[in-house]
Amino acid sequence: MRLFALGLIASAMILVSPDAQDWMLDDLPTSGWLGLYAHELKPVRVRLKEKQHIEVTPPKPELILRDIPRLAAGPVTEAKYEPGLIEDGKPVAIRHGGETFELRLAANNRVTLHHRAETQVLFPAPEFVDEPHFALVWAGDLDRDGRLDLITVLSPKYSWFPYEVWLSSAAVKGEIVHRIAHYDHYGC
Ligand SMILES: [Ca+2]
Repeated sequence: MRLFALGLIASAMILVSPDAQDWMLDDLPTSGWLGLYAHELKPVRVRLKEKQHIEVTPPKPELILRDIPRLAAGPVTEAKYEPGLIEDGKPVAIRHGGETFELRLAANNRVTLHHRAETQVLFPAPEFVDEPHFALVWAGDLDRDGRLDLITVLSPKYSWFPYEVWLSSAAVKGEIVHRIAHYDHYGC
């Protein structure tokens, strides 16, 4: 299916990718963005200040998003969890809406999401890895259906940071969440 644009702030730079095509920063849209703040998705203005530096108003959202279906400005609920790395033998527990979820990493680098008797593979074991890294960026209810949504980075390679948004309201049979947007950030 089509994956939608997602922008993120990292190191004072917003990273944008509609349909996996990078916008040139010169073409960066200034409106239509939603900033994710502590308990709210809020419309933000985005302005290119200088080379690779972007100003967001109001300042300091956790990240900014654009063109993602099912997301609109308004309150959001964050789950109880520790953001950060998902490691083998150290599952990440997420408490949301009185339910417990767990992200697990297997020794073969497969990442799964567990809820009650359900298991969903978020990241299948890759054939090749080079310092893989797996992290939970955000957990909570972004699409306001009362169920858990996730933002993750699940990567087989040290320099690749594929940010992904998973929404419960887009889940199909057999899924807890469905990947609806991604942005590939390359770092080192
Ligand atoms: Ca949800």
